Amino acid sequence: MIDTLVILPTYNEAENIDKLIPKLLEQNIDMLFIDDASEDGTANLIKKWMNKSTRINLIERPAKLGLGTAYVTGFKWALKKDYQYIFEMDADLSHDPADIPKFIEKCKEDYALVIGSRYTHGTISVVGWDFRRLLLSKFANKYATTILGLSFLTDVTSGYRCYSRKVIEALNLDNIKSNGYAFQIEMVYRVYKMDFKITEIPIIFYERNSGSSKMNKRIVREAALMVWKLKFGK
Ligand SMILES: Nc1nc2c(ncn2[C@@H]2O[C@H](COP(=O)(O)OP(=O)(O)OP(=O)(O)O)[C@@H](O)[C@H]2O)c(=O)[nH]1
Ligand SMILES: [Mg+2]
Repeated sequence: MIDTLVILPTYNEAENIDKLIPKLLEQNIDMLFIDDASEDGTANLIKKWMNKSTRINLIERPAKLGLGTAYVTGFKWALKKDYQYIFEMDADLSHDPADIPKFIEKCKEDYALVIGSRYTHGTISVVGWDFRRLLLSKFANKYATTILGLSFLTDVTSGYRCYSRKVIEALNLDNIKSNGYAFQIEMVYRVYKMDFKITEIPIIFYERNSGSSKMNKRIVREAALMVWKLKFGK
């Protein structure tokens, strides 16, 4: 599918790259990695794969600049080309590339944003989380959706999603304020405010087996505050 780009921010994901890229290549999509000066050689591994396939692209940034700005960089790159379906995906194998066609199918039904949800129909499809992590995720979703009027959605912090080109074009990318989890919430809210159609499809989320999490208290705090800033338009 020459019209599909998967954007993957990476920070120290060397242990996952060699498993992830073959799965993505099977899907016949293009990929764009945004690597933030990983110290573990992530970028070099990606470059090795680039010698084998022209579908792989890499932008290297000089320091760890955060998930939000990584995606904004990726979206701008995508808009310079002809991509119609633009994905966000984690590079730690938490998101199964085999789900990609299901997102595209929904986008073709005229949804501008399709979110891969771990919590559709009252179920929980997460493999490998302890109770505390699950509670945090469920609470974060309830908190954000209630305050922002997004209660028709179950997983606004999910990082596996597909945007149609028209919605990325319509967003003012330079105005996006947040970086961690808050970025995912802000993106959904902005799309919703522009009256685009949003839907969810069920996914199974697999907690990372390799590499380490970049989630921290600061990211959670940013999200908690950002929800109010978004609500009051600050
Ligand atoms: N380029 C870039 N990538 C990042 C940054 N922070 C996180 N990432 C990547 O973003 C994706 C999601 O980050 P994770 O650490 O898996 O965060 P998470 O999924 O919320 O946490 P876990 O459940 O513990 O995996 C991964 O592919 C990371 O390598 C960053 O500052 N810059
Ligand atoms: Mg992860």
